Parts: sequence; structure tokens; C-alpha cells
Amino acid sequence: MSLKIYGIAASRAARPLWVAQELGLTYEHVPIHYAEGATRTAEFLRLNPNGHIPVIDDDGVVVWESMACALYLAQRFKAVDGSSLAGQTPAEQADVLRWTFWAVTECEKDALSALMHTVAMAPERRKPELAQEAAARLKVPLKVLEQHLADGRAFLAGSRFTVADICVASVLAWAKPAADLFQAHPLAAAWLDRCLSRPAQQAVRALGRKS
Ligand SMILES: N[C@@H](CCC(=O)N[C@@H](CS)C(=O)NCC(=O)O)C(=O)O
Repeated sequence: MSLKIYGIAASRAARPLWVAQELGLTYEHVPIHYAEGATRTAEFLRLNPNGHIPVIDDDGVVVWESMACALYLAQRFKAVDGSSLAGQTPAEQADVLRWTFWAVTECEKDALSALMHTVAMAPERRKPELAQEAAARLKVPLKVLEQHLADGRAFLAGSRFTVADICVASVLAWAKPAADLFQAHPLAAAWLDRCLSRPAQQAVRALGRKS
């Protein structure tokens, strides 16, 4: 087996890396940076013509788009103990897909603004009002998540941790600097902390700090 994951951990490559770490996969990490044109070389564009990380290459099966990479790995591989991060029934699979699409379409843009304009960009480039506006818009999807968790469920799809939790937590983690948002949605905050405290996620974050 030869699996390669392209992209530094401090990027959307964290999504497939988190899946790979959860499953204990053997893989080669190729820490291509998103800056300074590294994703625009002819060689890289052959892998992903969009010029973005992440990309995965599983023995010649090349996948780009971070969520597709995460979903592919969860579907393709199991952990050594036989456990899976993928949905196991059509209903679970639908749950995995809907929460993943939801994260991308309803949350990702504003979560990124919340991050960039509070901690990620250089202070002189930050516009605090953009972070505040993004946090205000995120109240709408966060309320949906809060309601979903209100029946006592610990994770998003089925009754166990799945790739849906990885995909959604990867996006909502960006919004963590919007502390008031999570104070107002305690079940979502607790779920996010549950996901982010997992050893596999901690390992990816440690890798990201070295990026
Ligand atoms: N929708 C894409 C977005 C990928 C993306 O924008 N990746 C950033 C890093 S997180 C990147 O490669 N930026 C470099 C560039 O666009 O040149 C995905 O989820 O994979």
C-alpha cells in the first residue's frame, strides 16, 4: 500500500491527516505549503489542477478537495481493530454527507473569517468588524447544531465518532476565537471540545505547529 497526503498540517490538509491518524494508517506526509507558489508548480498542478492543498494519492487514486479526501479515507480504510469512521448504513452515510456539506456550505466561510480576523492574520491586516459579523452569521448554523445535540447524542452521525465529526469539527475549530458564540451554544462547544481533545487531532495540531 502506498498512501501519500500532500499539504502542511496547518491547512485544510489537517482533515485527511486527522482521519489517517484516527485509523492509524501508514502514509507518507508530503508537507507542501500553500504559500510561495508551491501549489502552482507544473508537477503539483498535475495532481490538483486547482493549485490547492490537500491532495491524497492512494496507489494512483488521486483525490483533491479536503472533505472528499477525508470521506475517501474513511470509506477506504478501517482501523487495525476493524473499527470504521464511515457511515455503516444508508442512513448513517446520509448523516455523514449532510453534516459534511453543511459544514462547507453553511459554516466554512464565516469560520475562516472569524479565525483570520482574530488570530491568524498579521494584526495590521485584521478587521475585527469582519470577525464580529462572521460570528453573528454563525449563530444560525450553530443553533441548528445545538438542537441536533439536544437529545443527548455525543456525536453527529449514528452513536459513535465518525468522519462527520472530523469534517465539521475541522471547520468549527476555526471559529473558536468567537468565544461568545460557543458560550451561547454549550452543547456544540462541548461536542467540539470532545472532538478536538482526541489524541489523533492533538497529533495533527502538533504537526501543524511545526509547519
Ligand atoms: N475547497 C478546497 C480549498 C483548498 C484550499 O483553498 N487550500 C488552501 C490551503 S488551506 C490552499 O491550497 N491555498 C493555496 C492556494 O490557493 O494557492 C478544499 O477544501 O480542499
